[in-house]
Amino acid sequence: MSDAATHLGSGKVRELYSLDEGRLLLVTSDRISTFDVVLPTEIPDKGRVLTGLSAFWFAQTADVVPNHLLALRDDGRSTECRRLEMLPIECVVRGYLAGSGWKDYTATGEVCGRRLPEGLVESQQLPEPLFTPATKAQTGHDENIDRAAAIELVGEERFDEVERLSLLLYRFASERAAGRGIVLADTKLEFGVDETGQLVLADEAFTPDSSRFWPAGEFEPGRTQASFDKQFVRDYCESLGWDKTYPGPELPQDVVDGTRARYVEAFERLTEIPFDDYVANPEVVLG
Ligand code: Q0N
Repeated sequence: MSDAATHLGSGKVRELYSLDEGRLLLVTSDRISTFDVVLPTEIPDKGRVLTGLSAFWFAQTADVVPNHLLALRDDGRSTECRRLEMLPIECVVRGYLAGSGWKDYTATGEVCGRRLPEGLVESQQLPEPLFTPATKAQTGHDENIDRAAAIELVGEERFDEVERLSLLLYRFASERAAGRGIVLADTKLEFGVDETGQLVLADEAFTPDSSRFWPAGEFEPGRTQASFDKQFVRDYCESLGWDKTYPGPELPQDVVDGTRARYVEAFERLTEIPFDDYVANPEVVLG
């Protein structure tokens, strides 16, 4: 890292630094969270998998929308990005009914102010993918908002633009994932605006931390789906009877190894690039 970099902030898993007035450094750690708690045990190479996948999707979708990626560093876990003015909404697209979408539907029959058909079951594929924006909570959970509330935050023209782009991006990534045995149930995208007023895709894109990845072979509507990446961790945590408050449990070696293998498998299925090739030269994902 540049010795002049100053730390701007931390997420559960990522760190953001300022490189200069136009550039940021985004570093993805090997930390893993489950039930919203970061665990004390890391998953080796998880940060590289997430960084490589994100860079792969940025490269694949560069003709759909410009993105913030400037450079992928040799460590495979750090990216230099354009510094943008971030929009104050999370751009969520849901192709399936899970998480807060399912919860809101069971309570109201609606998600983000959109009425859905009656009788849908948990994890069911929606008639068409839905753009379901949320506010960015500083602490606690993001809150789903309707079109009018999102327009209050970003304006109608920007709203229409991010809705159209988010749906296009989701369709692109979910079709590719489906062909590789992964259901991309939903995803969260973040956009910013550059100095010319252009919309730019930022943050991470179509990683297992920003999306729900389900193994297609085990998909069965009417129940909660297994997570492609975190299921061993969840099962282990459930087996302990942990109350899901801080601090979380240490993970045993077999859970660490199995989970690392699932992240690497997701990377290799989606990119069709051997993970070792990425480690040797991260730029292989840029096409
Ligand atoms: C930015 N976040 C939220 C890192 C990620 N290109 C950008 N320009 C300006 N600001 C941001 C980006 C990006 N990406 C995005 N915060 C600032 C996500 N953070 C959470 C902490 O870890």
